[in-house]
Amino acid sequence: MNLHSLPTITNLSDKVSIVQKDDVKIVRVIHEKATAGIALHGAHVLSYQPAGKEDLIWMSSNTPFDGKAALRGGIPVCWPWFGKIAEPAHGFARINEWKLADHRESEKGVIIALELEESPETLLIWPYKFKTRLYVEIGDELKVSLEVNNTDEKAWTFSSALHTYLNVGDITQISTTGMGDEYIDKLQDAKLCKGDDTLVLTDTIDRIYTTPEAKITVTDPVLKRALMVENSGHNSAVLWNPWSQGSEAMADMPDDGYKTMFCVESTIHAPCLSAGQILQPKEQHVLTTTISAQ
Ligand code: TA6
Repeated sequence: MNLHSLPTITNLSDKVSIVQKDDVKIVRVIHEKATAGIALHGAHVLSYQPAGKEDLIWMSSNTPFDGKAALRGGIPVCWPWFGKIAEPAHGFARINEWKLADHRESEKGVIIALELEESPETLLIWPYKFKTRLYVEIGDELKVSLEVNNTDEKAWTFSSALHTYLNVGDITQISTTGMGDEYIDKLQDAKLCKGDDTLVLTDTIDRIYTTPEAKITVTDPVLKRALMVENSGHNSAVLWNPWSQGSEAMADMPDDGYKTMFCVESTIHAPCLSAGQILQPKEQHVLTTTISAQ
């Protein structure tokens, strides 16, 4: 995504500014180490491009930036639930406007912090008080941390995902390792399955891997690199690609969009809202994903 051409609203420093795309404000970071963009709508990372390299993140070229719909591509923040276990799908965090809470810079990179708290609208959908912060660390690698705090007087449960769309050269040529061998197949009625150590794709995939290793590696011979995804605070890793039929069915993705994206997600999955992770009053949980290229 070309962040350079977007009109500037405010310069926060010589490296961080707020720019505008249609109805969405974007925090743009231009640092010697990397360039990045994070939409306030959804606290959605749109791009992370280390200096001199291709973007590590895939973004749909025809997703609307109307400040209402969820953005297709990037790193959607799915919270306080993951999936279609309640409405709206993947929770409300990705369709709410977050506040820019902080920005810090050093020679190592830039840290952006965005914040979302309950509002009359969120309380109607999910009747709990909360404070979430998304920390985006942009440097030699990209680290995204979703910190969730229970500010209510009662316990609540949640599930979640940092739903990263990786940018790949050709989906049929990548190979993936490190996801573990056990998965719940969402395409086979949530059947528990065993898989191989190395995954090569020839068709759509929608799997929740339940025993991922510390590092998942996607080897990409076309872009001549390997992408590494390291997650923490999760209970699973979701791998997803909609393939041609899925892409064609989505209005916010080009028909051939599936060829250059692959979702590798840091996930807390739960089959229903009440089975999610419990957070007591004043407790905090942090879900992270760290993405780098070699
Ligand atoms: O993470 C995989 C998944 O849950 C799939 O089942 C698929 O529907 C995808 O996310 C995209 O969901 P969305 O609501 O963004 O269309």
